[in-house]
Amino acid sequence: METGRSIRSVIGHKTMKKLLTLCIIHQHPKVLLGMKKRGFGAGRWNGFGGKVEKSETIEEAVARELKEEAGLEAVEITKKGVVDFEFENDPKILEVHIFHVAKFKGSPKETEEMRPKWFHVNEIPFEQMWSDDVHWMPLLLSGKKFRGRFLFDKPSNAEYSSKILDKDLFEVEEI
Ligand code: 8OG
Repeated sequence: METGRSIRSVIGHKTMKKLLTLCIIHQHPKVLLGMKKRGFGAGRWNGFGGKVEKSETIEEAVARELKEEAGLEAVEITKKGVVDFEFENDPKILEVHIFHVAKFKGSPKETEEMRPKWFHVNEIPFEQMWSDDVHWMPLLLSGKKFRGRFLFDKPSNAEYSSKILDKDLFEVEEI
């Protein structure tokens, strides 16, 4: 029998959904971000996360990615948002589940994928992050829940900041 997750990830209506996680570690007034060293979004600061494997739940993927990318053990994770990211002329939809983590064990360590660094909430380097982050991160940091969709021209990397062609972002009571 198919689960909800596998139904969402099948191909339909010429689109394909890919399920990803993104977790923002926030101990007020500090936020832990990682400089992505390789792959998708390399050269940008971001939260920690990645693809959800078939064998795991979304929450298990959050914990695994946090361990793999920053060497941290999540103690409490809270889902705050779900945002779809699309690129022009690309049928793939990246459905990113965004989590807030206030408690964790361990100290951040640099890994092959990420170089972690604490930022004051007033000094988040939005100009070196994905161009959507400036829109939803203030909602997350103020405890709000949200859903959204962003259409970009092409992926961001160290040299290029994606242009937002269309956006829809709104607060929700429950996520
Ligand atoms: O496994 P990989 O490193 O490719 O996963 C991509 C990570 O990037 C995952 O945590 C989800 C996240 N991500 C996107 N798009 C965007 C975006 O527009 N903004 C931010 N902040 N993160 C994104 O896939």
